[in-house]
Amino acid sequence: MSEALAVAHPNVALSKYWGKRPGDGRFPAVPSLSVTLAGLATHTRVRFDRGLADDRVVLDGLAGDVRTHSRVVELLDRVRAAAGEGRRAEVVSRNDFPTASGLASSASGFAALALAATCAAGLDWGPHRVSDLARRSSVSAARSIYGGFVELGVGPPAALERDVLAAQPLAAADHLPLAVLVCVTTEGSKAIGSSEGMRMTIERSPYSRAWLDEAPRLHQSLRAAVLANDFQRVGELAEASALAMHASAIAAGVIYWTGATLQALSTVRALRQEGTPAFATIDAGPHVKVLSRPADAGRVRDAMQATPGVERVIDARPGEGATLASDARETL
Ligand code: 2P0
Repeated sequence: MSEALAVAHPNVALSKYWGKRPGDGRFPAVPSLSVTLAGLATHTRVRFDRGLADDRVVLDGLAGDVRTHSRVVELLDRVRAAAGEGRRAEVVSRNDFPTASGLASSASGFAALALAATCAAGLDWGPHRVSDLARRSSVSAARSIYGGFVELGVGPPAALERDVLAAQPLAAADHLPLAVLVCVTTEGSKAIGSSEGMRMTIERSPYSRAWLDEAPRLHQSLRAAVLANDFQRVGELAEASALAMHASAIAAGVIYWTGATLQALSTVRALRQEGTPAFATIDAGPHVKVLSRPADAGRVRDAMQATPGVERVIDARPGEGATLASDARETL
């Protein structure tokens, strides 16, 4: 087969990855734990074609920018080398959620690309190797290969580029009833890209050491809380992880928050004071994702929607991992 279509979903980290290990390869400095979200998807088709002189990349109907194009070609080159494939490829990808939704499209994007490209090249790799391939393009993409609650470690000591590091499923999507309310805030000035933001944090923040020490502890406690089905504890630890990550980044001048972010955080705190368990997490942008019990999701959604600076709220739930579509020719 030289054509395949894959579907993958974004994920939200409950314990955050922020910072890479020194040296070659894209190895995270800290472990992370995420939940893959249903209802939002990237569809990506890869077709190897001997008629193509160069790789062609089309994202949401437009030619990919130079940086995206080269990241896609890098992944295709790894697949070609592994499969002995000489042909160039056409990659067509579409997100069914707006890129400005505050959900990282690189996670679902590179997860879908890794799965579609390996399948189109005839490699029968299984999710572990596909997750490792996705990680080499974007660390968070390794986690979107799996559904439900997913963990990613840091790899072997003194990891070399050739070492394998894949995400691992921890618990199924229905293990812990959870709503993830994605509060899309007014966009501020253009954010610093996450790779650059984490590099600056590790190099310049007086608190980077504190973050690197604390993150694995938070991760272990969060992992135990997920396994114990303890929503309250999962929420508290997820918020603590996000705040610690941002505190460390802010001290390096890497500030993703806007006024709307603080307003949303204050609504989450008010909800808790009124007796509704709700917890916030924030990624490399101004948007706030609120964790609540499904039974409280309507009330939490209304409160978040009424918060100044919150433009809209997407109600997302835990979902499945990346899959191949049965018909690779489906219209994108
Ligand atoms: C995460 N983020 O764990 C963290 C929390 C953002 C904040 O992973 O440099 O696209 O390509 O490996 O995975 C976003 O960064 O970064 C991210 P690279 P990635 O979800």
